[in-house]
Amino acid sequence: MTELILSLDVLDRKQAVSIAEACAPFIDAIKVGYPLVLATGLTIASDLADLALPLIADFKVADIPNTNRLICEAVFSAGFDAVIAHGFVGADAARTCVEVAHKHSGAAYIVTEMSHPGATEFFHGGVAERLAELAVSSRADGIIAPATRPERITRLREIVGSKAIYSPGVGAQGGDIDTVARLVDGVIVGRSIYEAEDPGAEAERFSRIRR
Ligand code: NUP
Repeated sequence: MTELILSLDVLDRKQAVSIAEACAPFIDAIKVGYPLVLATGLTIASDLADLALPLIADFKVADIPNTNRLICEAVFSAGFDAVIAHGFVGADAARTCVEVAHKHSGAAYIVTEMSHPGATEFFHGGVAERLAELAVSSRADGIIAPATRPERITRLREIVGSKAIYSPGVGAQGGDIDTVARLVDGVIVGRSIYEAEDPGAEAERFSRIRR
């Protein structure tokens, strides 16, 4: 089964909770990033906790090991179940995120290649492959790979094997859900769901990938 992960990038607490509630029967996890946390604070995790869905903090953590540790401790103490971190800061810094996640019985995912057009500027030419290797060696739980470039997901899968691959970039960024769903463990969808007139109905439509 391919998971459907809702990327909840709205800026209002009430709206976030109501969209999450409407989508909850059709999704496997909720990803929250800077837009919603900067607008509401980390307490948004408690507001979403009743839905009993895994909460992923998409903070793309990218600092020195000690600061990464402080950030990840705050994330897991707030009630998140997973964190997304960058790997380009190096193995020691990425490993810190993994260690804190595992200490809290949570998960850490490493970004290998981003989904937007400009990502090819730095991630291509072997960097994404090295980041995938780093995800394996640092015992991360999985990677983030671009739904906008399925051929890159296939390449990165060769490196990470059975580790989870979660993929943003379908819908609003142009990625095709059916193509990507066959290649990954979870598809991350934001605007196509939360900007829809009926987010619950749209989540249900996307949730066919779970079958
Ligand atoms: O490479 C990435 N691309 C990407 O879009 C890594 C990400 N974490 N994201 C995030 O996924 C992005 O910040 C947003 O929260 C979500 C995609 O949202 P949407 O394009 O479906 O609206």
